Amino acid sequence: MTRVTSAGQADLRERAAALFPGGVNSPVRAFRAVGGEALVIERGEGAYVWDADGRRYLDLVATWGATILGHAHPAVTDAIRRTAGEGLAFGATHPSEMALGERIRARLPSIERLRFTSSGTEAVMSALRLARAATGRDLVLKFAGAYHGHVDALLAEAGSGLATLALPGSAGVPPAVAALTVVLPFNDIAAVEHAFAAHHDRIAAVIVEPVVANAGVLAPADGYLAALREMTASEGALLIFDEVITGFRLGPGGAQRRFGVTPDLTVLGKIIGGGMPIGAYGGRIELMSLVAPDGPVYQAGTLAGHPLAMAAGAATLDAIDPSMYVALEQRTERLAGGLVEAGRAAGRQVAVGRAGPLLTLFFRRGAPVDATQAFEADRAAYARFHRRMLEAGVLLPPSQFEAWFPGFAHGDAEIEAVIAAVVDALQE
Ligand code: KE4
Repeated sequence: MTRVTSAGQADLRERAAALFPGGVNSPVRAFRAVGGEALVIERGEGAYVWDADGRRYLDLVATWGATILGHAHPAVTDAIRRTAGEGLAFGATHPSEMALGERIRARLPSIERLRFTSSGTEAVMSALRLARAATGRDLVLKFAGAYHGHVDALLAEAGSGLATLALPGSAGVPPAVAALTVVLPFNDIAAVEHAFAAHHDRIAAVIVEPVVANAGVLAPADGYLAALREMTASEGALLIFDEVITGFRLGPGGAQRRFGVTPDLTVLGKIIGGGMPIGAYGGRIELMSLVAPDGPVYQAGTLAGHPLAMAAGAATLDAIDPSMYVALEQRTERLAGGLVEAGRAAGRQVAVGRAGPLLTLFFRRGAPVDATQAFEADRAAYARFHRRMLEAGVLLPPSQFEAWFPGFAHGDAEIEAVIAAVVDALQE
């Protein structure tokens, strides 16, 4: 194994701690919720990653869902190399932007026009601004446990990160900003009815992770998304699907095709960049025509539509054949069954929350339907479990409140290896 650096993890961690808050560039990477030392990952290939001490892990974090093809997929790395050889970015439109945009629109016809950004957060922020401009209203409705990036307006009980760090909401967000956000329990349509009754002509948009992945996986109740669609339409508010995780994860048409519900705006990220920095938001022409320079909603980005991200994203979507999702669902079904069986055999109170290829093993009795139930899970038990899985060479998300990301590079052997490790780890 050729090392990228000569230093081991201990030395690299020290240097990171001397540079970055918590020694990380994103909080969840610090492993604070599971304890122990954070990993410094040096390289990956397929379903595996190696830390800077050369230890190999079977990776179920998968760049938080972005690398559904697996790490260092040749089609993706070749596309990046070829594009990079001709320069990186020019601050002008590049052919690769249309290549990726056309691929996205062909798969998600609700996106008649779109705009690329450099992160999911930026895309969410822009979609909210557009919704407020389009409706002339101020309030935004989100669901407890959902995470939509670190945009001020939505850092109210964010599910991932903040919930894991047990922070009740972020410092630095002015109360006046938080007061423009209504946070409701997921899977409770009566709560949404009440919110509209209370604020009806003030709600600009409802933003939802159609499958919540940031409280751990919470599947939408039957008919729930359709009810959100109906209610927002009748109330004149926009429905925004945050498909940063579910987009091209839940199937070739994301959550909107899987559940047959068409949002007004869709936010994408992760998979569409194949592991490169990316975000996107899009929807009907009439909405997107409000975005500068055509319309009054300003949004911009030096590296938006970055050619390397465009090339990596297009190569990723080209490498995915719809039949691959069938196999992935079957393997995830097998994994979920193996987790339930392992829990039963060990006499442990665990439950699997799942929607398609997204799943979470919760240390609680019964799969949670909302964040309140998810947050009842035994975090300490998850932390011990995570550590034992790490010792067994399986890297799970370092938080009870994240999704596991089995992807196309996780074959039957990987699935069986994870189940075997879980069986041992649950024999506490
Ligand atoms: P980014 O700004 O991190 O690219 O995307 C924000 C975002 C938006 N919407 C959803 C549904 C998301 O899950 C995310 C980011 N996801 C987290 C993992 N839960 C990224 C990991 C991290 O924060 O380090």
